[in-house]
Amino acid sequence: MTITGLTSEQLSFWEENGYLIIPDAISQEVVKELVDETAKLLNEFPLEGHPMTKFTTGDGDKHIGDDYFLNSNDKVRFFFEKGLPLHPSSSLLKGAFSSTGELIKPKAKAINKIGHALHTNSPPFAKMTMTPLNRSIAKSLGFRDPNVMQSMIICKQPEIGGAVLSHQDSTFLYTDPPSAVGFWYALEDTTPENGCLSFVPGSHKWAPIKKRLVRLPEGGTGFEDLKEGQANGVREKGGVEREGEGDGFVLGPVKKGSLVLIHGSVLHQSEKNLSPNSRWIYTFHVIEGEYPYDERNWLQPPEGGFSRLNDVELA
Ligand SMILES: O=C(O)CCC(=O)C(=O)O
Repeated sequence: MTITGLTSEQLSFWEENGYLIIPDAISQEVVKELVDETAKLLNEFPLEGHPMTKFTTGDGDKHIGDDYFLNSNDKVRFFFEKGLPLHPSSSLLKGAFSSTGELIKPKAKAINKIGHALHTNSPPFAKMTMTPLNRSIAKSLGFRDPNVMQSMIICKQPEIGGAVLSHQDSTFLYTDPPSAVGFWYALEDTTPENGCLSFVPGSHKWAPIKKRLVRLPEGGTGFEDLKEGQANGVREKGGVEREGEGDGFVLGPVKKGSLVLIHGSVLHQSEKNLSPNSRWIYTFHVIEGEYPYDERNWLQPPEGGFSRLNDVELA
């Protein structure tokens, strides 16, 4: 991979499918540095004083929205897996907590995700995020002022790693018009067994963004329907909106070191990890800094604003 951005073949695939897999985007040395940093973060964070916030997405549960989550825009914070059995009929498979709320896994094996400011607060992750490569890819995708707004490590822990249900990232990271793109780097090989990503190819062209995650006046977060006239990502491009999940999900297993670009409107998901191996990945999201950013979005810019990839020197 050179730092001259995407090739025309890569761009055609992206435009057609709404995602793109780039094998060997980062070296195995960089992968190792990031794996070591992830292990260090997981082993060293203190349980004392931790509110034991669990990551929930709002499907069947209330979406996560406590202060620990809402104020993580400039911090490195640790969100636990849920405490429930993975399946009601399963007596063996448990989550991170017992039914009475006790942590039943070592803390380093109980975290669902770490976020949301690794790109500013963790030197190894900052170094790999604010790079000429990422800047040039963002430029190839049409960004004028690409802003890194959040970053996360998703751990998909062995045996208890939760599924990420079908969603579109611009629901969670909304601009007007929608502009979010996920840069998703595999730190370990991802497979159907450990919960690799899957996509509905082309759904970014017909699946509108219908709702967005906002801060509620009474506290916490909730989903708000987009109003008539608000940009939904399909209308603006003159596309034809459709309902449903399309022709189904296509699996996207990748090797460690791969980059997966994810369009903010493409339907994607990942399954539970019931395997004995973890599935660590690092992802950050880029939005167009020239578009209005709503003050009710759950994630607010830190003091000084989001991190601008345009500040990275192109070598
Ligand atoms: O890594 C995963 O399993 C899901 C990631 C995802 O859906 C996202 O970053 O939007």
